[in-house]
Order: sequence, then C-alpha cells, then structure tokens
Amino acid sequence: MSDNPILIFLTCCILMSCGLKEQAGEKTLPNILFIAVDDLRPELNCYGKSHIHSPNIDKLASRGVIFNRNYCQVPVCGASRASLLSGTRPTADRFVDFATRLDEDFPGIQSLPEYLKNQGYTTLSRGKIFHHANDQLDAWSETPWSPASGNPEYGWFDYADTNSLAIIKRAWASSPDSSRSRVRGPAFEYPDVEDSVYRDGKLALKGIQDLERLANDKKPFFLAIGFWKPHLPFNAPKKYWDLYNINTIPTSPNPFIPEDAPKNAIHNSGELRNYGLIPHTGPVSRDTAKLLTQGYYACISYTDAQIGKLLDAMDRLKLTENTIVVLWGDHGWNLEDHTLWCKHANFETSMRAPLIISAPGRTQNATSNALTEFVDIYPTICDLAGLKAPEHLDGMSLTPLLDHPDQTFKDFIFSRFHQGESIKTTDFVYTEWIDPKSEGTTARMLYDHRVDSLENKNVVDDPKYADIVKKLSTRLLERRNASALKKSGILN
Ligand SMILES: [Ca+2]
Repeated sequence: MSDNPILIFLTCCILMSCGLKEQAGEKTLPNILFIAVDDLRPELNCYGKSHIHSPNIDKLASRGVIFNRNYCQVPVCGASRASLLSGTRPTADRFVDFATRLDEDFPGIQSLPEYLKNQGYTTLSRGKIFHHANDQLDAWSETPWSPASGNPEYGWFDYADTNSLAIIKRAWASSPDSSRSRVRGPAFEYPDVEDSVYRDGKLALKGIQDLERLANDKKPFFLAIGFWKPHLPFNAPKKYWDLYNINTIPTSPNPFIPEDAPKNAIHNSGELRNYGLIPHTGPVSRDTAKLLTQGYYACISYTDAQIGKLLDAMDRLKLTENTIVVLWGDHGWNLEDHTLWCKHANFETSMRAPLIISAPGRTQNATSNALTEFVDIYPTICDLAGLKAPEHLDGMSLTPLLDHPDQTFKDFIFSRFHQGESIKTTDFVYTEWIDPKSEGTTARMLYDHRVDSLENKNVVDDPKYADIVKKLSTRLLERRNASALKKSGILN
C-alpha cells in the first residue's frame, strides 16, 4: 500500500464501504431454527397445563405466538413430516403411514429445506426431521447427522439402564431373526444419568456446536433439529421423572370409547403393546397407566431442557434477534384417551399438535385460537423470509396471525388417517371413512365441540345435526375432487 496518508485513508474508506455493502447483503435473510419434537402433544405449561414442567418451551412461547388450535395432516410420524416438509396435503395413496418417504410418495417435489437451500440458505438436518434420514438428501447442505443409539445392536431404542438392556437382550435372543424388528425392551426407564447419555442430550450439544459455527457464517441458516422424546420408550434421566408425583399425576378424563363411535375410530394401541410388560390386549393396569403418563411427562421435561440449551446458545451468540424459531410436534398423542395409547386416530387427541412460532419483529407472548394446520408452515417461513412461495403449496401463510393473533383465519382444516377423512371447524369435527374400491362411505362420526370438547358422544345420526353433516360431507367431497384434479394436473 502507498505511504501517502491521504491515499491510505481513501483506500480504507473504499474497502470499508465495500465491506459494509457486502455485510448488508449477507444477512438480509433471517436465520431459521426449526425444532421438531416427536410425539409431543400440546400439553405444556404455556398451553395452560400447569402440571407440566416446560420452562424453556414456555420461554420460547413468550417470545412468539402459540397456535392453540393447530392440527397435523396425518397422525403418524413419517406421513405427517412428509406432508409438512413438502407443504402438500395427504391423499388416499400419498403420505399414508409411519414409514412414508417423501422422495417416493411425491418425487420431484421441492421440500422446504431444498427450497431454502436453493435460495441461499445453509440447510442442516440434525436428529429426526424426515422419518428417514436419507430422504431428500439433496435438500441439505451437509449429510444429515444423528447421534447413534447407546446400544445400536438392539435398534434405535437407546436404553441406558442395565435392567432394560438385560430384558431386550433376552427378548432378542429368544426371537427368530424375522421378528426381531418388532422386539422391544421396556416401555420406560429412569436411570440416574446425565442428559448426554441419551441421544437427545447429544443432539442438543451438536446443535450448540452448529449454532456457534453458523453464527460466524456469511450465509443465513435453516437449522432443523428433531428430538426423539417423548416418543416411546419413555427413557429419561431420573431427575425429570422426579418432577412428577405419581400419586397425584392426572390421568385421562375419558378412558372409554365414545358413545356410538364406529369401530373404525378405535385401535388396539399396537405400538405400545410391542413393549415389555404391556399386555397384548385389554387395558393396562392403573399403576402401569400412571407410570406411562409419568414417563411421557418426564420425557417432555427432558426434551424441554435440551431445547433450553439451544435457546441459551442463541442468546449467547446474539442470534435471537435475527432468527425465526418454529417449534412443532408431529401429531397428537393419546394417554389412554378413548382407551387409546399413541396416535393413529381421527380424534382431537391425535390430530391436534403443538406449533409455536417466534419471529423477530412480530407479536410476542400471545396465543392464537384460529384454526391452522401443518401445511401452513412452509408458506409462513417463505413469507417471513420475504421469499416467493413455490406454486405447489397447499397451505396459507400464518403471518397475519403473527401480527394479529386474535383474528380468524380458516373456516375449516383437513386431516386424515388411512381411509378416515376429517374436517374440522371451530365448533365441529366430522370424519367419514371411504372404501377405496367403491368410494362409498363405510362409517361416520361427528362431535360437537360446543358441548362435547372431549368427544365423548358421536352425534352423526342425531337428526338435529343433519344439516351440518351434509355441509361438512360436501366439503370433504370437494376436497377429494380438488385433490384428484390436482393430481391429474388440471389444477395447480
Ligand atoms: Ca411422531
């Protein structure tokens, strides 16, 4: 560089000007922290359930909007995630079961992470985002990363207690190779161990490392972190179990089949019955029901603590002011509601799912009671980032609710599980099961949430509801017809 001080000064001014210009262009897109929590039902302190210890999700909610009447598209892992991440609705033959792959069910569709990557984002998948970590690999800037189970020889169950390991080892040894994929250990355990012994603890530490690296990156990031708990088995460190008193723990207010419910609506809770000490048929004992409930709550609090570590890292790294945080559970969960455990049903307890969005400059510490659904997440993120949403999306941006949470939004939303198609309005939820061959209706149910929020009596055959049944059935038919036209390419 020249020794001329004036020339040095002018050169520095030019370099600084270029630097500032570049800097201004680098972070015009907001970062996105995308937190998935497997099998989390909307039972959290910030949802008004004060018996749940969830201080960190509560903190996130205080910085954003709780979508209190949000619904999944399909109440099972893989299908729900494929729908959410593609921004498209399920059909009778698309996004059906837990093992759904987006790249098989909807090849060529541009998923949310792929779209953001193409817009200049660094996109990272950590833990359980797609059900299959190798689904849509091109959507990610790096190969998806997940911590290994503590005992991978017995699958993904991640037991840490020596008794649990002995039980699954015996079950494994006594099972033929062909049935080992269904071999489970106990449904829960509570060893006195550190958070990082289990995968979700390791995942939080990895997420913090990612945030530290990404904070210094010039590109905006979409960091997707998917926690496994509170999915079965309910394995969590003892200190989280100790937050709950089994003698006073609340259990389901309606552990019975709704009056006049069709048999299609009820299942045998098969996912739970694969685990040790759970009977193959019939109700579990009262003591077991309480232990399962305590374990589910303990796993919520364990995951909440891991989320807190990520939020603390965001604050420390000064990322909070320029980062959108979206937290979602992939569907609801039954704690013996309607006799059911797990998900896989068309009731509110399976369909309603958590959604919290904290976006810089938007409303904080508020709750929206508008009807929303998971297909709305993709267009919302596009909108918040100032990006044009792709044409294929089925949902609507939630940004009007992020600015004015009290307003209404949709008149109805749609969910489905296998052949059961549901339409939900502010006051009603109507479900009909369609035979795939004849396309005839094989069963129906209607619940009036104005007088029956727990869905204890199916009133579909009550004459006084005939008009509403007809109206909602027509809406479902229109939905089916629109899906068929879209599939045929006649509609976008
Ligand atoms: Ca799930």
